[in-house]
Amino acid sequence: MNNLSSLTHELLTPPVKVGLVGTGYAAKRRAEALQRDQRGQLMFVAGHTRENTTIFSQTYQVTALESWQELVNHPQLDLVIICTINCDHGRITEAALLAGKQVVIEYPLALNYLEGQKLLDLAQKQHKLLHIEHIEILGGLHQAIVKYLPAVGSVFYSRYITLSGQKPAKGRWNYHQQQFGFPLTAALSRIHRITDLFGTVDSVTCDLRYWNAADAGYFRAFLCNAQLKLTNGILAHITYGKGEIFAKSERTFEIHGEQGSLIFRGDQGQLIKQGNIIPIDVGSRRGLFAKDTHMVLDALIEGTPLYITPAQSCYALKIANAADESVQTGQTVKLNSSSSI
Ligand code: NAP
Ligand code: BLA
Repeated sequence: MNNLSSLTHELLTPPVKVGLVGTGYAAKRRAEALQRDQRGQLMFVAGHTRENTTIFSQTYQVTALESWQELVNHPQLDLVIICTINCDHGRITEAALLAGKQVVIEYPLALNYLEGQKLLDLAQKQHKLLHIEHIEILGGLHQAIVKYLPAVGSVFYSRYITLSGQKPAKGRWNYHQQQFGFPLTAALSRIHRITDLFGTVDSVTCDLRYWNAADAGYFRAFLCNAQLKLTNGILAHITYGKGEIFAKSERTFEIHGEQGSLIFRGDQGQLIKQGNIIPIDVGSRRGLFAKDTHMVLDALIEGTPLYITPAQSCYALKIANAADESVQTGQTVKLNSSSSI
């Protein structure tokens, strides 16, 4: 599903001057990629705690600014890359676009689909690039699925299970209900993998259980289970669990077609067809932020298309919001049949 839109942003002359919001894992990978690519120049960072911001600015030799507000309005910057907590994504993106910056945002674009849609409109109005990173599409697992999918014939069922048995560090944003957001919105790649492979969704049914932590607003774990009925009849199950109640982590992606099945567990894949088992190698999960960053610089300087459109991400966000609504109402949520990716 690569209906890439025609160029709607202005082109830049290198070096592209970049500011980063955030100092965590994604921000570090971005900084390293920019240091290695002569076409980008990392100039400023705005962080959260002073300690981590200072370490980041020393490690990558970049000037720290006091706030993201100061950063997005800095007259020297061309591009703002937003790598901070989910609940702030929408408003930082809006402020950066209004300040006339090109924007890269780590998914999700916003927690709310309508807010996301407004940001797409704003980017177009401003003639700016709005790129929502979806590194899962660049990863070995997804590429292997795309390559071997024709071999299984007509697909009727898929399930994607990710259980992450980790003990939450105290006070971390990704164990805070409001800062992390609804699980399938936060981990939007789960839904996006399905819509990228199989298309639009007719209805969603979802259950969610939290195990709350002692501190208000925080959880120790959750288990989220969604059933998606796709327009083409495929049934997809997404199971996403995270936290200390899971004794064992798991990552399983299964696709069942009328002529065979694709089964991935961790980084080991198999095509099972007519009694034969053909092993499939899945590459590393590393290096994907660097790939994304290089493609962004290509897009900004040469106008080459990116691997995902914001509309594709926004469609996944719409399905995530529908899953959230299903949890709230206890009902199956039907999607508007006219909606397209
Ligand atoms: P991370 O390593 O935990 O970094 C989070 C960043 O947000 C840090 O700069 C942290 O600063 C800051 N932060 C934490 N709590 C905050 C608060 N209450 N208010 C303001 N800032 C706060 O997370 P990450 O993995 O880089 O994720 C960043 C974004 O990228 C998220 O939206 C995530 O969904 C997205 N993403 C990440 C990946 C990945 O592979 N990691 C992949 C796809 C998308 P302090 O450390 O100073 O608190
Ligand atoms: C996705 N990884 C994510 C996301 C977060 C993290 C918050 C976005 C939400 C989601 O889709 O789940 C955070 N991932 C972590 C943390 C660790 C981790 C804290 O593995 C701790 C080890 N991300 C990493 C590391 C790798 C990595 C170390 O932090 C790989 C070696 C890869 N994270 C990675 C990829 C995605 C992702 C490829 C995209 C999601 C997908 O593949 O579907």
